[in-house]
Amino acid sequence: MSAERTQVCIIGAGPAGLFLVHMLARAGINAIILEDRSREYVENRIRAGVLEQGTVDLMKELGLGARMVREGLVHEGIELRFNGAGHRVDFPSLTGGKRIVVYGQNEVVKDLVAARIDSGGGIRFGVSDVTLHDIQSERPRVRFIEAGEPREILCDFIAGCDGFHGVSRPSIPDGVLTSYERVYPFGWLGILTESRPVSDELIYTLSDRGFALLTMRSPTVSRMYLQCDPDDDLANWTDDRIWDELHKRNALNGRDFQIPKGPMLQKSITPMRSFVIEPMQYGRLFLAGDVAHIVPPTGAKGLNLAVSDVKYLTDALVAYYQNDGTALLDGYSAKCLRRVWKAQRFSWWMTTSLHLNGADGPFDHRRQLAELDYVVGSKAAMASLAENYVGLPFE
Ligand code: FAS
Ligand code: PHB
Repeated sequence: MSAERTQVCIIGAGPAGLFLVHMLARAGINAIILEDRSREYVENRIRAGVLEQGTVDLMKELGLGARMVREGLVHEGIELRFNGAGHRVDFPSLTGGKRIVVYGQNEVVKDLVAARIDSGGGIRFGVSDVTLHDIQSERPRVRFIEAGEPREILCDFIAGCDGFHGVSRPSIPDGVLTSYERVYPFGWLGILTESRPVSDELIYTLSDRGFALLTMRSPTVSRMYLQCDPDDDLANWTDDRIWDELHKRNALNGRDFQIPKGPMLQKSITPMRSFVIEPMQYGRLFLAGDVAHIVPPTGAKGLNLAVSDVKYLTDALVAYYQNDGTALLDGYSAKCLRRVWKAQRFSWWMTTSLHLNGADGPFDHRRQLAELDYVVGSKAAMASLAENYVGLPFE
């Protein structure tokens, strides 16, 4: 078996792994990144679309933001719609000038993969049978199959960035991790359409038929979501039914609200849950992103949390290799979890405030509407929503 040596072995080329490999390279720290899917697959996986101010700033800082700046859509607010009326939340005035950028996660991945390959750093796509060894030692190893050949990487640290269904978390022995989970009794039907977005900003709607979200990917491509039964069959959602439901849920009192139609490019149903494991480190294995925490997408936090994890991990690894000791490494998990739980709280709040829960009675439904009415009527509450949405400051 051929063995290679590196400082950090990164498992997974999603947002967490890719931002990490670029930040480590900038700090002169060597890393090998393993991905079990093909380049084409990871670059075309439709997921998140909202970048927090901090994520945007980091992409620019890393010199990776050129196409995002050219093609991304800078948004200064969102609309909350309920009781048939819309209410705008203005980010800059409520957060001291912060904004978000709407730029598809797959576009972010394309930019980071291209930059990594252009830099000669490389990404090992299409590997399989990745296994982690000696995680508790000072010389952990990662074994995998590449082009049919068994290979091994000797490293100082392993970064588990392989998402919820990866191998890193299950490599930690039973009894070490504590997990926290909330599964929501609804899912999201997501569609991607070749149609002009109906609005310049995102519209989050609570209607008496359920939640809806109108978002976009470009001036000609829309992304829209409808609350649905998580176990529903996609076949039950014909294009006509989807357009009809989008119109009904987004109707404004007395004013027709036509949503431009167009060919459906993609349709999927995603279940919704909140999930956290603690701690996010075991020996020389450091977990970052969806492998350690899942948020319901209502708060648009998934991708951005993965980025903040690896920002903190980079700071800790840089300190270690600059012989400033292991204090930041030892504090990595706690530091990430402080931000993770705040994002969990915000994502839970956005989700439970904007979705209809069949288990709720009339009192809860009225309270839910009163909560939204309070938020759009209170500068303090709007500022709280805005500062969470654009992204809380990094520690
Ligand atoms: P990722 O899952 O993105 O990346 C992990 C990588 O590891 C993948 O490329 C995977 O192929 C690879 N991998 C897995 N096992 C491996 C192994 N054994 N060996 C090597 N590689 C391995 N967030 C939003 O804010 N808005 C949304 O609309 C939204 N929609 C989503 C829809 C879906 C279906 C999902 C699953 C998530 C969605 N999210 C959304 C959240 C999403 O953005 C995640 O938070 C984000 O992808 C997390 O990034 P990573 O932690 O890098 O994990
Ligand atoms: C998206 O554009 O895909 C998107 C935006 C905001 C969310 C979730 C998804 O809360």
